[in-house]
Amino acid sequence: AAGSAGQPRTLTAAAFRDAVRAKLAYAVGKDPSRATAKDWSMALSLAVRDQVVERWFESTKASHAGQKKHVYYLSMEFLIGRLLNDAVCNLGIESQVRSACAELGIDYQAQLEQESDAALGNGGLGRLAACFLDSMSTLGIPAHGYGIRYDHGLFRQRFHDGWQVEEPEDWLVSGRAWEFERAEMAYLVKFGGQISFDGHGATYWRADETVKAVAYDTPIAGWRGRHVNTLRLWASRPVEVLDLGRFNHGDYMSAAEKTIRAETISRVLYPDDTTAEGKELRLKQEYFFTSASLQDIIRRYLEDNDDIRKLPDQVAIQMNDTHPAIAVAELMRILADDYRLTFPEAFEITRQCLSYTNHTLMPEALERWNTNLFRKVLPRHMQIIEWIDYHHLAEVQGRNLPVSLDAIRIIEWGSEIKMGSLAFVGSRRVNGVSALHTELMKQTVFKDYHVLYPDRIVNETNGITPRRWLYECNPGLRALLLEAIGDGWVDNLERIEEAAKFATDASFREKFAAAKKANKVRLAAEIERRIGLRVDPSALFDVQIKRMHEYKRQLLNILETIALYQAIRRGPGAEWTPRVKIFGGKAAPGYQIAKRIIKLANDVARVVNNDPIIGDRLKVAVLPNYNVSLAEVIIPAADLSEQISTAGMEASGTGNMKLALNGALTIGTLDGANVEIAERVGPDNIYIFGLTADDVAGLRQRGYNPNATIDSDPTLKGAIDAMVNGTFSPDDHGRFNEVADRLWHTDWFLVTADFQSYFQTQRTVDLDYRDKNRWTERSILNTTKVGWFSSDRTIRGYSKDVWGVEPIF
Ligand code: 26Y
Repeated sequence: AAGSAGQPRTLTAAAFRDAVRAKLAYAVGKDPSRATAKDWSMALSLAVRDQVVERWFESTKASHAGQKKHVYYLSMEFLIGRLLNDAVCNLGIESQVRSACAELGIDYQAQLEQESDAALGNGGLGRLAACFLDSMSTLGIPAHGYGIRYDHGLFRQRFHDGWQVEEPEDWLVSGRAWEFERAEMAYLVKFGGQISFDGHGATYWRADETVKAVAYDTPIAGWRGRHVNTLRLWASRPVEVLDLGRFNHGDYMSAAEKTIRAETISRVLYPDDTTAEGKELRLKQEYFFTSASLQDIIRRYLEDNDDIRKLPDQVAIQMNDTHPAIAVAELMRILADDYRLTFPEAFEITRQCLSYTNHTLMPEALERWNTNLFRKVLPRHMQIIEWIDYHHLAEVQGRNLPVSLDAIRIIEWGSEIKMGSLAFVGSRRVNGVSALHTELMKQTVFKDYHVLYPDRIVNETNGITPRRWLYECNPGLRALLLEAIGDGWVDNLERIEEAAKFATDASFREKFAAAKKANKVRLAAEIERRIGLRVDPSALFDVQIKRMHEYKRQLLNILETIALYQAIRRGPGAEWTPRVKIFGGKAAPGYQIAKRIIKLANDVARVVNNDPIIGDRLKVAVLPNYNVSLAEVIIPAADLSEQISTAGMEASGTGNMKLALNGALTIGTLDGANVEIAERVGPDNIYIFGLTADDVAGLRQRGYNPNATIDSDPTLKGAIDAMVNGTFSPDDHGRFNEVADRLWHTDWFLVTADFQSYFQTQRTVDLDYRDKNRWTERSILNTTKVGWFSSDRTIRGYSKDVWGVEPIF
């Protein structure tokens, strides 16, 4: 029977077992005796999906009936990962599913690993979008996520001789249980061509290319299945299935040409999150999914409403970075050209619907489009942006404010469109992702805009979903918390603080340490399986997992590793705290220095791990193909979390939150959300080192000279020398010369400036880790004091300050 919201239905293990059998036969088409692991996993997922679908229908009805304002989260990236265990846990049917599996003679854990990891994103921004979907469903915020259904997600990373090699990812090969193709839900998206006016106010856009956007829907269940929202991803298809004329002429290749051109748009995720390259295909991707999404939003709005002018009462659209910022011009175009509103009217409505989240201040990652390219692909939007720029400047000129007009132009030097400026001007709210980042936005990139619109910039510090990042990935800790404080923390994470009082309770501490140890044993096995390295689970597990970036300073961590290695070699008899350095992360394929730093990590690992003098005192594990699924194994097993970016450069970070929630202590700079984590866990439970954002700005302004720093620090100098004298690259002594030269000459990311402070702090960590009881106590305080970093809290913030929406229950 259909239960109402909040009441989990009763599902017996026997009924579920039968459902899986039926799926295997009638949906997968296999006999149990012939079924492969993949077949069983598919059958299992389909049976679970049925449970989600029932609640999905109810949620859709409830959202319509309630006539509440709806959220549309537009994002080029959704880093979802696997969904089976997530759905099972959210629905609260884990015990039934497990016993059904046991009866069927299949291993639940093994089934989970059959599912491919949906890697439709690069890193933090994409994973944030996925956590937000989970939280919007949990809170009962009616919402859609909109993005692109890439055929190929983020590349798979292999190491060949220690170098990163990229291989195409193929998540769709063996079928996807979670999505529904909606062939009837299709919109046309146009590119290029000419604009004409009929003289009576009508505008015509004769495009020279049109493609079809087809919807694929994935239901996203919140905690206890109370509410289920939809992730709608667009795939690009040709408008005509086949050029029959050419085909019949035997011209098979050219008959397929339009299909290939059209399908290319959603073929592959751009793997770069470092430098915004002005590539035509990327612009087409951005417009493709933004246009389809806006058409869909307006279609849905008009199902229940008739006045297009009241769109902002029902619709809040969030732009995840500037990737969908073309929405500003596209919504105006639809309102003006299709619904015949004037530009000023259209602009007002647009500005009330849209908001924009900024995720980076780094100039090279800010999107800019060459106006010639832009005009070629989107001629009408170019006109609209010129109108916005002109009218916006005119409006400002009348106000006599202390800003320079050049600084607020959207189109710079007449040749580049600054998408951040377009997004800002076209938005109701603009937000940063941590307190520090939002402050820096006001002082730097958006300084002049902030003077013009002092109420527009708001902060919404990032968060993570405690369902995936504790309940699901850390069953040991989950069980301990359930036993100690019940399950109130799962959807009200701040209640996890109720367990803080047990930090000094010997029995709780023992169980907490045992859960951590079990997770470390599991990770040790995974390390051995993946790279053949044996590590001791009682060593300190020191983890740096994130995209490879100079500003994230994996190089600082590697230099410290080298220095520690040298120190151990000099005095192997001293009391060393055994440590395993764990690295995971991909480099953008064109980011040469980042790829060389991966090679350095692998070269150092090879030498350290094979040095008999070192033994278990130090091991270095560089794990290939870091992704969401691997994160779920590493994070629960971490003792120490490396958050060591150059202060002022990491907008927020979210791995820092996941690791702290799972009991890792942070070693970090006062950057991004580290600042807020430090405030909550307290100075005794975090290792803060190095320059502050102000120090960094000051030092860079004065001009930093790394020479003196390196020369005055023999530990640092010794590490850099080893990098260039062939210690780690006997086959090619010059391999890391360029890396070292950068440190000696510019060191833009101030690795050398922070080295001493970092190295010393690590030695304090060594000493502290030896006191196991005290360490566990501080680990418990990390877990229990970071409840505020739930993405539920973040979504409440957006709902109130940005969207003006309320939950439906
Ligand atoms: C334009 C293109 C090159 C591009 C593509 C992806 C530029 C940036 C990105 C992704 C950026 C990203 O992931 N930023 C991260 O967002 C997280 C969520 O807010 C932050 O926690 C993290 O500090 C930030 O680096």
